[in-house]
Amino acid sequence: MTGYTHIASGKVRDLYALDDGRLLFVASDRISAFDYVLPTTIPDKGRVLTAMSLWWFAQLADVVPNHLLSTEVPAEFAGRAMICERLEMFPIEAVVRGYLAGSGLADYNRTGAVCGIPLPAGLVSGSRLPEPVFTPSTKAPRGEHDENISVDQMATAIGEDAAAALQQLSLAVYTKAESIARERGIVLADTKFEFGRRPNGTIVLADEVLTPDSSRFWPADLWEPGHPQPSFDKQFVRDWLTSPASGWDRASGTTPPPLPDDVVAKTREKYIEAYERLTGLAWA
Ligand code: Q0Z
Repeated sequence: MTGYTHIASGKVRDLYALDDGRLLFVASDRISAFDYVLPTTIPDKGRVLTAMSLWWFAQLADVVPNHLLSTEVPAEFAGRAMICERLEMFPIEAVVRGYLAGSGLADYNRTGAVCGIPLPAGLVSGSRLPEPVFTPSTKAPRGEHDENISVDQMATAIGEDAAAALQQLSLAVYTKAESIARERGIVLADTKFEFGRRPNGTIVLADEVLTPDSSRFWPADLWEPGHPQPSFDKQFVRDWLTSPASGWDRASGTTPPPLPDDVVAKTREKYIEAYERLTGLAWA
């Protein structure tokens, strides 16, 4: 193994450059909620999400090439890192929504459309859309929220051909993944992809894919349009943080307190349950 240099960190993951030019993409055990990174980690979260991403890359290999080169990583990152090819990244979050939630729901309630795509009247929080919609956004600087843009605006930013390719690939990947997840009891309400380009022009799926951190996972047995759906993975965290027991006031602007051990244990179990349900494999 060659040496590696830290080049970037997100809320819950870290990126390193290897001496040979490849990238080391590392999923940490950090967890975010209500836009904060919490002061408590969830044991095994990075390994579970990495295993899930690797499983999805294999399921989707017939739809789109991906950036994975190897999982042989330095011991300190074992199981929670991927060695990836370095791509020229598109400055776009490629979001696909199959159900109404979050900024898609807000858009719809204000305008009857999502990112300029008109939708039928009468949809409510959690509704399944007649067909999935591609709703790109721009990558905002850290601390700010991504801004939804139209496909026309995306085409102005990256070119017509690339925009059309990202839209087609994103919808194809989501459609296949949503069907797999739904059969296994998880509603994949929406998801965010990141794509890059090889020097020869091939468009490649990058980042982590179709994890609870990059997607909304809902338990299918509790799915009921008309109200916000419980989160598959973070509901225990959100419920505790907003309960009197936490002593935390979301409106105060203060950092959330550490999670109690039972909330950590139950949340760890939810990530493992999502992995086991999706893949049909035992975690350990
Ligand atoms: C991804 C990110 C962070 C993790 C750059 N294959 C690639 N080629 C070139 N660049 C990237 C990738 Cl994945 C790339 N990011 C996002 C930031 C931790 C991922 F801090 N940035």
